[in-house]
Amino acid sequence: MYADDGLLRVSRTAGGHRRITVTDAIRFIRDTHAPLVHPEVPGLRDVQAANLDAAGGDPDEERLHRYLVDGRTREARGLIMSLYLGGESIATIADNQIRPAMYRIGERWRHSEEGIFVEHRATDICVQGVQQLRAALDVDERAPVAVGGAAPHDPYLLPSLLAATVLADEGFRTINLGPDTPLDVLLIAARENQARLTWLSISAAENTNTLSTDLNELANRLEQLGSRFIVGGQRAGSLPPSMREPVHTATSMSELAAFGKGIRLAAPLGGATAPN
Ligand code: B12
Repeated sequence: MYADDGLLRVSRTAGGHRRITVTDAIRFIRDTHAPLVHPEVPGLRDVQAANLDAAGGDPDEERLHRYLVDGRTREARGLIMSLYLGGESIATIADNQIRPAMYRIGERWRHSEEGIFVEHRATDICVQGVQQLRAALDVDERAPVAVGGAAPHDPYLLPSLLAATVLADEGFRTINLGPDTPLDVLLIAARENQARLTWLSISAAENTNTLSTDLNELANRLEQLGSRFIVGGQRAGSLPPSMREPVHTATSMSELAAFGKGIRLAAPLGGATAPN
């Protein structure tokens, strides 16, 4: 057993039972491609439920879509975790599995009564799967901070949560302010935490002209603080191009990961520095 070989960090409970943290188990499986033989570790049990259903050989996105539509929470959480265990990054899981599965759900019902029920439930299931990964990531307490949220009047949960999890995967300590975040609150959070990176997700906006003006102002203030600013999401592309210029916009979590990686390489440890 890997634990006995010293390959996996193990502690003992008061009763003498072996205890392996989820974080260590996940890191070990990702690094060694070890099979999940005894998923005693809480958080990995769902993977077994997903594995039991994998025999049909459907593509992962198809399976995730089916689990979300049918409300099969354990299998969906387990599939998200098993993709991560298999070596995929959180960014590619978001862009290649979660986004297309949710997109299809939106196309299928176009907000009928039943569709809204399925959408809310599917969102909650994905939130559970992503939070499980986020909680298991081991981020250094001296790592730089990233803060972010969804734009004012934007109720969407998943995009900003995914951004936080992707950036945690890139080694940031993340503060996710979630849906409907006032921009001045985002600025306060960035200042108080000396955030090196600030993200904003825009899936819905009341008035893109007003939002663009406010974003420009925010971008200037963040620059003075030394915090790099990145905006993305389904409605980010509908900001007027002239207004968008000072704001770095991107369309995927993979781009966000690359943006974060660049900042991490330039400044491995925390604390923002204002530009000269
Ligand atoms: C779930 C959902 C809801 C839920 C939200 C639940 C919740 N609390 O989160 C509820 C039911 C509340 C809802 C409501 C509405 N919805 Co809705 N909804 C969806 C649905 C099905 C999924 C959204 C989602 O979570 N996607 C998953 C995420 C991960 O994907 P993503 O947003 O594309 O994010 C990716 C990229 O954009 C990028 N990204 C995102 N953020 C960021 C940030 C940064 C910094 C970077 C770099 C990248 C990045 O990376 C992500 C991963 O690849 C979409 C369908 C769709 N096409 O997405 C419709 C959809 C967005 N909704 C739509 C509509 C019309 C509405 C309503 C107006 C319906 C109504 N008449 O009331 C309301 C509006 C709410 C509002 N106040 O604005 C339309 C929008 C059409 C349009 N273009 O304007 C869609 C496209 C459905 C459709 N096919 O018609 N909705």
